[in-house]
Amino acid sequence: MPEAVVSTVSAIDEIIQGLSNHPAYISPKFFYDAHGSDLFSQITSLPEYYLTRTENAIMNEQGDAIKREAGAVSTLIELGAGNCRKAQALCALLQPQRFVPLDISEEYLLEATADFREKLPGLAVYPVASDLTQAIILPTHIPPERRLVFYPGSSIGNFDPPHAANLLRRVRALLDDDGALLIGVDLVKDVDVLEAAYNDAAGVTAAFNLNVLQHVNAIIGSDFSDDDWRHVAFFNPAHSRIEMHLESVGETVVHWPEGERRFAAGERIHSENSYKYLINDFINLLAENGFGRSKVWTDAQNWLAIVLAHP
Ligand code: AVI
Repeated sequence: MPEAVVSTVSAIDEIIQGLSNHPAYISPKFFYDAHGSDLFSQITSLPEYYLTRTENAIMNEQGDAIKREAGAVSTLIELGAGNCRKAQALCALLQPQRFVPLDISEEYLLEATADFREKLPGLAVYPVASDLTQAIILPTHIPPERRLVFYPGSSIGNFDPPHAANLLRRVRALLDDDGALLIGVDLVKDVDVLEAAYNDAAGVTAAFNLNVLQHVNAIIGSDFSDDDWRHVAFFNPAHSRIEMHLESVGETVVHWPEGERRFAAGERIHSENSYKYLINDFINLLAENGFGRSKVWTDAQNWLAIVLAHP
């Protein structure tokens, strides 16, 4: 397995830069320590979080059509693989020779791939710890032909449009002309449905958001206390995105070895954007970034789309 792409030194600089900014921000990639990945896995089964079950239903219903459209696949590459559960079904359907799951949380990924190997023993699995905001580096022995990049869960929505465009171009560069991208994208819908998905009654999304502070403490040696912060999530129609923030309950000062940041009561740290697309805008984004022919499947409510895009 190659070295983890995530460099701790740049993570420290990146976090301190975000905390020192006005307004402060933390990149959502720091949600995914082992506990954060586990909390995200819990989110995917919440009744309010329609994304995963809607995507799974489309995948199940359209399996034959996806197989026909994708053709023969030699390597399935999953971006942001997490618990690798979605790829299990896809590998069973498409029968690739190898599976290359990429995820930022190395510990979580290694556990998930051990489970994966038990369930699909005939498949070669090459996990890669990888931060998708950086260069995507695959093991050199992975053949370039007939690759299918699988990017489910609308994780593309966690990139703002220029960074989403950049990621699509980098995905395109991983593919020969016979490759393809299979991507899930969450669509614009009723605000109440959107906001409920990020403010679940059980408080798992709040715990997921707050957990980033503990991960930041572990990386930069800061002294964030969960009790000083509360979870905030709302739809911002001007940007067509759910925004998640951590809001300071009272005035608080956060320290780290070579600095500190004072937060007023009610001041926020922006921790995530989750863009919701109109399907035509998303197809245009694909077309502008190296993908020509696309096939789209959606659910009956048009809540989420799965797109198979060819170079
Ligand atoms: C991973 N990503 C697509 C999730 C989303 O919906 O934007 C992360 C998440 N944040 C809060 N709940 C789930």
